[in-house]
Amino acid sequence: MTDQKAAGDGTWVVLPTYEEAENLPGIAGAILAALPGATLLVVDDNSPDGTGQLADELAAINPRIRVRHRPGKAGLGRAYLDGFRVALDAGATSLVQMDADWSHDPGTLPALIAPITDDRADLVIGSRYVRGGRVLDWGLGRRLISRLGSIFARVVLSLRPNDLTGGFKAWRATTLASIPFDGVHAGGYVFQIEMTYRASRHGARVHEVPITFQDRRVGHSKMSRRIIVEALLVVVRLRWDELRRRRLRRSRADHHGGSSGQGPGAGRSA
Ligand SMILES: Nc1nc2c(ncn2[C@@H]2O[C@H](COP(=O)(O)OP(=O)(O)OP(=O)(O)O)[C@@H](O)[C@H]2O)c(=O)[nH]1
Ligand SMILES: [Mg+2]
Repeated sequence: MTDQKAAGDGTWVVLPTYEEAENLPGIAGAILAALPGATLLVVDDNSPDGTGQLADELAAINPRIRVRHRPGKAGLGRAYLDGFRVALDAGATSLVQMDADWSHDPGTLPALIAPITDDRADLVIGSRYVRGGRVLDWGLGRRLISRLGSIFARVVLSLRPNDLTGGFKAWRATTLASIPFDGVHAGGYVFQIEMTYRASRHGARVHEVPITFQDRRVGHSKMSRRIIVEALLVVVRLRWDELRRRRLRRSRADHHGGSSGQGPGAGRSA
């Protein structure tokens, strides 16, 4: 019995918070209950409502809770990269990223990490846009932005997953560690898209698990029009840069191989 592993053993759940004092105690308890072996890392950007201090109080009575304090609000993506680094350095074998506002149901955590544990996937996306996935409470406008954003990114970057803008994901630690964090455009939506893009291009096996997404319970949204426009521009930029790199590589290869094998059609591929 002693070598029986608790669900979530080796898993670090990274939870960025900005003004989530009302949500934090409840969501922290629910996460730890859903994954009895996991560690919870709260990454707080010096929330004015005292979320960081509350996290410290929770950590003082529960050794499974850790807190990363950052000096000020620098955006979700930066908070995640910082938290990922801390968890990787601490020896996490898998990592979960999720919101603190109850949009991501802690009850789904075991299903989210199962494909990683069973070695069927390297990145699992909690997906609203596969069979069985749902969005509750959102108005038409927010639904459209999210859905169209995912479709846009999917087409422009030719990616397979249907939900590219969601932020409820599980990572194999080695997969996450293989992605250089430098140069990630760490905004809101675009951070989610870019990390999945980078993982896919690194050959990661990406799975989608259906989730029911709910609007935040309490507190206010940090979503803005600027974040959406940034996402669209960065998606185009990512593809543009990729195509340019590819063209450069091809012209270099043509240049080096110029004197050999230049028969009709040589060097061409579809
Ligand atoms: N540390 C940190 N956390 C952030 C920051 N911005 C957002 N968060 C947290 O990231 C998670 C998602 O942010 P939300 O504001 O819920 O963004 P959203 O889910 O796109 O929008 P709403 O649910 O409509 O508010 C929540 O847990 C936030 O508290 C930030 O700059 N720093
Ligand atoms: Mg939210």
